[in-house]
Amino acid sequence: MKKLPFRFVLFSACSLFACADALADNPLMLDTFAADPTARFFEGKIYLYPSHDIIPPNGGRGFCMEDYHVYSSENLMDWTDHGVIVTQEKVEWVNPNYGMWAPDCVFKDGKYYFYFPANSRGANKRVGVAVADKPYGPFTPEPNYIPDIPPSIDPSVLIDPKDGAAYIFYSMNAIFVAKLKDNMLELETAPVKIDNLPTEGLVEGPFAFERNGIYYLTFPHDVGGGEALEYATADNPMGPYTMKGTIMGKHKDCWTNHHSLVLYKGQWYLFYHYKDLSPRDDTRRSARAEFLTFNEDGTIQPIVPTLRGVGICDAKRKIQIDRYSAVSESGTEVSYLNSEKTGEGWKIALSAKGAFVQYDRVDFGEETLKSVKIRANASEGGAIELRLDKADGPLLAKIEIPEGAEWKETSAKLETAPTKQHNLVAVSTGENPVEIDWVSFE
Ligand code: FUB
Repeated sequence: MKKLPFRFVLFSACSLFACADALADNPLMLDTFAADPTARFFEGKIYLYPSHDIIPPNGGRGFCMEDYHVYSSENLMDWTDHGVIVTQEKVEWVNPNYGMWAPDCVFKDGKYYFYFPANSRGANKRVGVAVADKPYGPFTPEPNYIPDIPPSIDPSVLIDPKDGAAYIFYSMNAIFVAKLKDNMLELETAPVKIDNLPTEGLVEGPFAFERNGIYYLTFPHDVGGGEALEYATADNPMGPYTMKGTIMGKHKDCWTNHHSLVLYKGQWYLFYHYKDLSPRDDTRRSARAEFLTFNEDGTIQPIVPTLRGVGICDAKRKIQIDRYSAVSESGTEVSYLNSEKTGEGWKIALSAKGAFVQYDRVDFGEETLKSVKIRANASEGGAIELRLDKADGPLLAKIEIPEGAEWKETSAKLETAPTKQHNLVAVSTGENPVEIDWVSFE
């Protein structure tokens, strides 16, 4: 069979699942690319406003974005795609040449304002607004971009909880801020460059918010070969700001990082992106999320990216154990189930006796679960023990994986019936390697 090029296969998969709900750890979505994720708390849920990387329709390389979707989630595991909210074909001032970059959305006085940078017909990137009554639209784009914002990218809007005033931050080889008028569509003050930040490498992606009277400005900073997420704080939205430190180091092999922070049900989260579904092209990115913690003094604890991400996984779902929280020091390897169709997800190989993988936060519920099913592959046959909480925790089940070259689903009775929330650990107890796709309880 002739092999299709990688980009064609992934594009086909995206088309196939275009309207499907997504379920994921990190990355949050498997059926689409979603970069530059701005997360907002609206109407009791998290709404995610990413930019939408696609494969360039006429070949070529580099960023390619023609529209925006919005997603929502209550549990941070299931993401509902509400569809396209703004598209390059339907914004008068936009040159429809696939340049719709990182957006933001805020709520003020009963309306949702979606800010987005795109290529204008005058060629430069400009910042425009679309307005809606609901967080998922329908959004009506303004006929023109905000004229007083010079060519620039990546708007982020902070609404000051003190007095309701709105400030727009954006990038153009530095970070700028201006106060918005009450109508949210025009500037009230001329933009000013924010001082006391790194003098080089601030090319994009500011995000601004307030917490406990402290104003935070967080931003990607090119530290050489990639962007770290750093932050500064101030007593006022317009500054002066003081550099505070790094939230996340640069990715090893994805040059951009773009982020937002949000408080949801008492927990802060960082949303950011990585090229999970596109290992050979870091301009096709995927949204991710991590827990974020503030210290007593308002500083932010640095975050190391994880595969597990956030959210609690129901034990009856297909628990994607390869999105692990921890693994044994050796004998494990994660790889795509199908490297030509990365959206199918991953598997984990346990190649040595004693090798284990741990997946945190499984909700076993209140009812008595009786059995477990595992989708695994062990050409020479293998043995897995499932344990609760840690690698030598209470035994849940012993599973013999029959030999054979095919993936198979094998069931086993549970030795104990767990309830409530626990970590799940799969340990290889045989001499032969075993690959695991997922585990699910019944
Ligand atoms: O997604 C296109 C651009 O890449 C964004 O506007 C930047 O923040 C960077 O992520």
